Amino acid sequence: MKVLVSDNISPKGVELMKKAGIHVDVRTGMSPEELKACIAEYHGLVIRSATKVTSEIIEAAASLKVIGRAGSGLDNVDKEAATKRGIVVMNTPGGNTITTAEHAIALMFALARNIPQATLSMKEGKWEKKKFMGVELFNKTLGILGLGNIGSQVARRAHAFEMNVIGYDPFLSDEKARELGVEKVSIDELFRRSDFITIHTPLTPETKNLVNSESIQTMKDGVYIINCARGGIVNEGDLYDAIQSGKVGGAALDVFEKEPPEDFSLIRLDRVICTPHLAASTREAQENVAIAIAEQVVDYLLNGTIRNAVNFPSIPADQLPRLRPYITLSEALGSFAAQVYEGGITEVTVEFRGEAGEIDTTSPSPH
Ligand code: 9EZ
Repeated sequence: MKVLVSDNISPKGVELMKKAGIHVDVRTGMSPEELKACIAEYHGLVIRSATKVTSEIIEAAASLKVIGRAGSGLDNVDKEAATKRGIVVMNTPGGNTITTAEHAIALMFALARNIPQATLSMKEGKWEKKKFMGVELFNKTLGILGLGNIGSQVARRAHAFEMNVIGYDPFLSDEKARELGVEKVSIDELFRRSDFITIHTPLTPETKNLVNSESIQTMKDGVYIINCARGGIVNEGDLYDAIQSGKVGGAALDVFEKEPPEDFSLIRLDRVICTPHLAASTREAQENVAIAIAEQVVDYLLNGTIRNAVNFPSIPADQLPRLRPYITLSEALGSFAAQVYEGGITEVTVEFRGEAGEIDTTSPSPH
């Protein structure tokens, strides 16, 4: 088995794959043409965010079985093209959790105490005490939008500062909310009550522009907004207007609609602090995600076990032997049907009978 590592990942991940007996080539900084020319010989491709895995690359990838992203974002992979070719696309959603939660907390403190602005002022040789009056976090209400892995860790940390933590997530159970000590509220109530709002949702059609002029109007005057989730969840033009009017007291942004941004007018506002998508950039997280993706890719190429795939359900190792013959048969039937029906297949109905009907055929939910 041969794996190509085409972006910079921690050497620990490369070592792990080599120890498992996989031939690993590390070739970073390739042009799309170079990648296209060499991809055919590889069974696995390990990337971060730099390599663009377009449909053109996937067409050339004759032997490719798996694309592994060391990290979570998969904007640089044509998942549909990969799925069509039966290539499993995996990421490592767990490896960045603590690091990203810590960044959100760091941004919240920096926002409350004007740390970046005061640093800049002193570096310009000034001593401006009045200008940088801050606020305490103690007894403030923190609204967490999205209580998956990262949002949950933010909640745990916010309790240490004795904040009043409220949260909204469509997948949040009463039990999980109780376990986290988070008051479960509607999204309207979260907007209405929060002094600070931090976002930890994926970017989906439902969350795109979730924070816009309309929702901002329902928030507290002077609310602080933190986004280190995905660009586009906060509408940048609307946030600009709301900061200019004083409705929003300040914003901390790690992610942007376009990265790097073309328009820096929001970023240049005094009440905006920002980092260039650094939430996952710690030594620990980069090592975590490199090791995690190496383990997952090895496990798939050598044992057929699928974990953290975005285009295939995760099958527990203990169920795999029983399920494997059905997967192989389904692949063969799918390939056969796709070749026979020249008009193309638009819909497939699957029924489970006999032994297959006794296997757990449900896909896990996001949480
Ligand atoms: C949406 C969400 C959270 C959310 C969380 C997850 C798919 N999805 N959507 C709106 N996992 C808060 C507000």
